[in-house]
Amino acid sequence: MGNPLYDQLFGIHAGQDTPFLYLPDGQTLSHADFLDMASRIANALNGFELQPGDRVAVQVEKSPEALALYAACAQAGLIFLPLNTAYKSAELSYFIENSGAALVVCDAANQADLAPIAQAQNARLETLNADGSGSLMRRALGMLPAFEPVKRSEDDLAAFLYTSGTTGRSKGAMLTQANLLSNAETLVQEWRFTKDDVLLHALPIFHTHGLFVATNVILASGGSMIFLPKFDLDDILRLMPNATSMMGVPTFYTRLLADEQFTGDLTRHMRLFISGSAPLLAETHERFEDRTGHRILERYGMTETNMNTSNPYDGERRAGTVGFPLPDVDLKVTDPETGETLPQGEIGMIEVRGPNVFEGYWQMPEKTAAELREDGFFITGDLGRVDEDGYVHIVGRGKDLIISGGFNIYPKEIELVLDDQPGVLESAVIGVPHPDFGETVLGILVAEPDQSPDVEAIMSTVQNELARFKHPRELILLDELPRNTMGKVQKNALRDRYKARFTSN
Ligand code: MLC
Ligand code: AMP
Repeated sequence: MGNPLYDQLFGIHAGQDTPFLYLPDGQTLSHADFLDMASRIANALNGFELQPGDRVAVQVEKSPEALALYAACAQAGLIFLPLNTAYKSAELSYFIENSGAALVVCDAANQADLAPIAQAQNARLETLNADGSGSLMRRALGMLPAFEPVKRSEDDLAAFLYTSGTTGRSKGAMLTQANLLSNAETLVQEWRFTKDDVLLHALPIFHTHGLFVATNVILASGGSMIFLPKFDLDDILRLMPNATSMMGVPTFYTRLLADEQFTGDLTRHMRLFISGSAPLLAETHERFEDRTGHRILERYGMTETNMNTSNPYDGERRAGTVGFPLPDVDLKVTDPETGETLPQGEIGMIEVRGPNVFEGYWQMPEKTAAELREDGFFITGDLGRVDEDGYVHIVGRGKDLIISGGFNIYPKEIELVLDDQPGVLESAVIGVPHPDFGETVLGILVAEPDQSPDVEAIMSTVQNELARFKHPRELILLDELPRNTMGKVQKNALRDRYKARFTSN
């Protein structure tokens, strides 16, 4: 028994001098350089007396070293737990405590805030900054660039990714080595990635899309990435002629189309544009084809399952659909009440099963049982249908979720903060259309009798407690919330009422 994740994604590149990362400063890191860096970090981790299966919580800016830390965790048999750089202390505290992290790695700028949180958990705290400096790399640089991978099996856990829930409490999705490897292998084949590919990588590396889809596909194919710290339109326009492919959320595509400098000429060298994490409007798909001649390939996935469906590489990439179930993925549409499979073409709950589907939520057996059936089908919370040609359409969400620029936001989490504010009787948080982010957050407040809540003060409390992308763009005071006869808040009515809030003048 070796260590399949390490052996199949990272170790295969030992001694390979071909480029892996092209960096914005003009430097290139080969696959071999990257492995050396990862091995040095693995040796440093080894010195921290961690046990295989321990969680390593990581909130750091995107950098080659941050990516090498992911490889090092695989090598050392540790569970990699990346965290959104926008999270505030209150949010981080929950993830670190809930996961029982043994090591926390953060930017030096956040060290003072995180120190008490790590200490309360008896976790070690190390720093890693955007430029690669910090205590972790200081230690790693003194280490040997070779490390014998810790033995692991495909069933061992490789990563935790936290995903919010409708109750407002985030859940740690446990992903095994097999989950990650099977998906990477499938996607390389489905999307025809080879060692000659150069992927324009502008996504964050703390979520499924940028880490397990983009990075793992490039590792598995032996290709390379133009590794950008974030999505910057000028960088993308400048570097696209050097790339063969790009993966992005729909906001990447709408921002490109909004700029006249983005021309078909810039895309001549490209072979593939992929979109996912949020719905791509059919209109964006069509405008992109008109401008460039390329048809964007849309796919559908989630934290718990990696990728489930994809439009075909060869064959029609149908706008407004997420394509076909991937090989090895069973997909069915069921009645949300009974769980019975619905006749083909009807709208219902999308359920998926396959080697990509996660193990369950960390220490939450009831939540796992509620969403992951005993026969292996995962209830996605997405509503959809399969058309007569087999294409899957996502038509809505059975879960109360907002997706803003590809980031998921669960209204409940914001409502819990709003409900707590002085003078507030209750609140409702909804997603409304937004030209840049697809959807954005709107908060509705109802005052307690004879009270007039200080909306500005409430906004600033929210800003202190929650990550920027979760902040309501606006808070609106209403006399009451619309309710149905059962007393349930009718969010659809609110969404309808405010649907043009950010899309028309
Ligand atoms: C940044 N901001 C956001 C935001 N991103 N607000 C709402 N939604 C977002 N997604 C804030 C910034 O802090 C800033 O605040 C303001 O909005 C505008 O900043 P910006 O500089 O324009 O933001 P930018 O860096 O350009 O970010 C936009 C983005 C980025 C779309 C490029 O959010 C992004 O890279 N999204 C990708 C998310 C992703 O990887 N999702 C995959 C999840 S995995 P201020 O204060 O200045 O106004 C998954 C499974 C699957 O879902 O299927 O893939
Ligand atoms: P996350 O929790 O970040 O993994 O987000 C997963 C959710 O994003 C899914 O359950 C869908 O609701 C949504 N999603 C991902 N890809 C697509 C897509 N191509 N079209 C529509 N929704 C998508």
